[in-house]
Amino acid sequence: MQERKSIYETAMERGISRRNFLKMCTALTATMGLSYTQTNQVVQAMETKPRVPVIWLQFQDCTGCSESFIRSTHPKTESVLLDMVSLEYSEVLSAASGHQVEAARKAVMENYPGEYILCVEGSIPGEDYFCTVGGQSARDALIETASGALAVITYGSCSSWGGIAAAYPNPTNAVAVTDIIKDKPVILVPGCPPIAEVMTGVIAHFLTFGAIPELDHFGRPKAFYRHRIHDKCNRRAYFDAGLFAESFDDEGAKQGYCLYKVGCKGPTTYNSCAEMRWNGGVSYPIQSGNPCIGCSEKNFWDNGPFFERLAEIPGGQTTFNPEKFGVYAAGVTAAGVAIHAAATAVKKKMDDKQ
Ligand code: FSX
Ligand code: SF4
Ligand code: F3S
Repeated sequence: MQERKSIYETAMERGISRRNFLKMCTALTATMGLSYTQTNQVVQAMETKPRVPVIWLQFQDCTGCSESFIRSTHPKTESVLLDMVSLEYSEVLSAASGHQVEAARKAVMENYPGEYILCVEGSIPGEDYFCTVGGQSARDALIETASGALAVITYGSCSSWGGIAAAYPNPTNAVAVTDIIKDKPVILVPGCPPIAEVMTGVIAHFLTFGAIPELDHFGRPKAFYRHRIHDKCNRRAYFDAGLFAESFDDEGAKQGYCLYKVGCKGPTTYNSCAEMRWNGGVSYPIQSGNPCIGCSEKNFWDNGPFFERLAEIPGGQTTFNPEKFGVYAAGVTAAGVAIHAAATAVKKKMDDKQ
């Protein structure tokens, strides 16, 4: 076993100032959804804990997950990669290639058994010949590398659920990581791709608390997947008022009305887009005028069509029937708005009571 430097020591060696180190810890605290008062705990963890070795395997995918990961702003990707983890194997980011990088993977497995994190991007084909790396099938590489891992993180909807390769008619018989790995903690971080800060936030949680974050029944971290897009959507007031875009180029769309009738899957999609947003908090699909296509949900490619209205909103979570309401602008009567508002208030009372 090799001696490893603490995250703080590594940062200092890179010339990071104490002030910037503390700023990184504060950003991490916020990203993980912790209260400001827990910053000390994060600082202490980063001062004492060593960098965690990471092996990142990539199978049937589009590389969007790696692309998203390198765009993290809070914390910055370089802080994660250079200070917090030591990324020993990645098809996209490793400087080494060929036999050299395969040897690096084996070295981590030998030197840090039970200590490294395995990140997986992409689905695994049913037949080995569809995806091999360095002469080894995706399935064998996954089983071999997972055997010594502390935990597995599935980045993206492909490794979490099967994703695009598993969409009908699933020509490669693609499966998710959890269909193969049953004896390790597996943290699902779905999204096509996932939000960069969610990806880094999951690793940061691991480092801070030395344990996997609290997961929901699917294995997703509750901190990032506990709300539906619909719960925090910036267009939600229009939904509650019954104001909908009926097509992408009508007056309602121009006004920024709710996109439910043009196919928004926000009411059935669990992800942090509406709270954390993308590209450093700039925007997210709905804010940019596109309905949520449910990219973090299981089988989302087959749950479409993307731009057709959901049959119904599940679980009694709507206050009215959008079929009957929703004629935008002049069509909405004051009485109609009053009814919706009252219905919303009654529903809220009932929810509060429950
Ligand atoms: Fe899948 Fe990742 Fe979608 Fe792509 O690699 S989750 S196809 S964005 O990026 O695995
Ligand atoms: Fe937002 Fe979509 Fe819900 Fe409308 S249906 S409020 S656009 S999440
Ligand atoms: Fe995906 Fe919907 Fe977010 S499409 S990126 S989960 S808003």
